[in-house]
Amino acid sequence: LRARHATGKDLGVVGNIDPDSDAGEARIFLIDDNEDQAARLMTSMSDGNYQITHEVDPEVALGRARLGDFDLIIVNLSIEAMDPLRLCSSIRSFEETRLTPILAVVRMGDTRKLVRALDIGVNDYVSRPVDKNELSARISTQLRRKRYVDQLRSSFQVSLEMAVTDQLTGLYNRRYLASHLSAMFDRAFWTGRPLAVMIIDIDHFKAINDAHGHDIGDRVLQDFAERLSSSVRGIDLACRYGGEEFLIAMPDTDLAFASVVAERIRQEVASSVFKLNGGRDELSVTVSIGIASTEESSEEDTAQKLIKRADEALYEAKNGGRNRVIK
Ligand code: GH3
Ligand code: MG
Ligand code: MG
Ligand code: MG
Repeated sequence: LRARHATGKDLGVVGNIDPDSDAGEARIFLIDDNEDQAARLMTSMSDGNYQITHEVDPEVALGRARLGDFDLIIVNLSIEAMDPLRLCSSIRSFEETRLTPILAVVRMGDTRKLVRALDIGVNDYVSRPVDKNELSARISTQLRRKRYVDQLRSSFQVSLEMAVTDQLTGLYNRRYLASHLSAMFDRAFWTGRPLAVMIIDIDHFKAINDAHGHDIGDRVLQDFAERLSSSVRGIDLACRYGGEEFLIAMPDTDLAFASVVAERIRQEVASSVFKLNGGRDELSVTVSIGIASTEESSEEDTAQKLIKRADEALYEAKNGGRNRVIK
């Protein structure tokens, strides 16, 4: 459970929803088993900035629609190889095409079929014979709506990510930890498998800031966070717990294994150097680590108490001379 590293590019999306922005060539998928009608329809669309894919076989089309990442699907409601209403409802029900707009082409006067199609979730329609300008207007409306939904979703995704992510390091923040650790703790209790927690604190970090400046301090934190990210497993939760303190929660991990992981992290940090001034200077960093696990817990224990025990072990590591692991 590691947060993706937040990038400046992602953050730019927030508050910047503009469905009229030039989205380039729109990808349109036409499902029509009538070659003549399909050809006429494609001629009507030839002026637009579209990349059109045509599929004759509705079964094949369903598969392609899910893979194709289309902006709009046009369905001829007069197809014969499959019930067109079933085709539309399948498109609606697939996760990949759930939000892809569907524009139906319906024979003039075929009101019953049209009403059912709209009921199923078809977004709009044009009647055959198709008026070129009307078709173009209806396509534009659906594409604009699709762009809006896409932008809304991605900006929501970024906001969600920002709310649980530490800006400097890209690791999860303390708020995220709070909301997940008790669930991890409960799971450990019910499965009877241990949960280990380690708290890592950079030694004499204030002195690093004082000697080299706050910006170098920030880079040390980023560097260390990256190292942590790559040394924990996918199921571990690594977070920035405080200024220069990090916490890793490790499911299915006993105290002995957590000690091995902690010792590896400690040694890696201690044996590598942080390059400064284009490599001319070197900065050595060490960390102290405290570990606790649910093996030692009694039933009434809580996630909070587990953290407290790891914190006490960390305190011991600091008192014992730093650059060490205490469990
Ligand atoms: P100890 O070995 O006992 O842990 O000593 P320490 O100096 O690391 O501990 P202390 O808690 O006294 O100082 C932590 C410092 O971390 C103080 C604070 O200015 C710095 N710090 C906290 N957050 C940040 C940050 O985001 N960037 C930088 N550059 N420094 C930070
Ligand atoms: Mg500290
Ligand atoms: Mg301290
Ligand atoms: Mg410290």
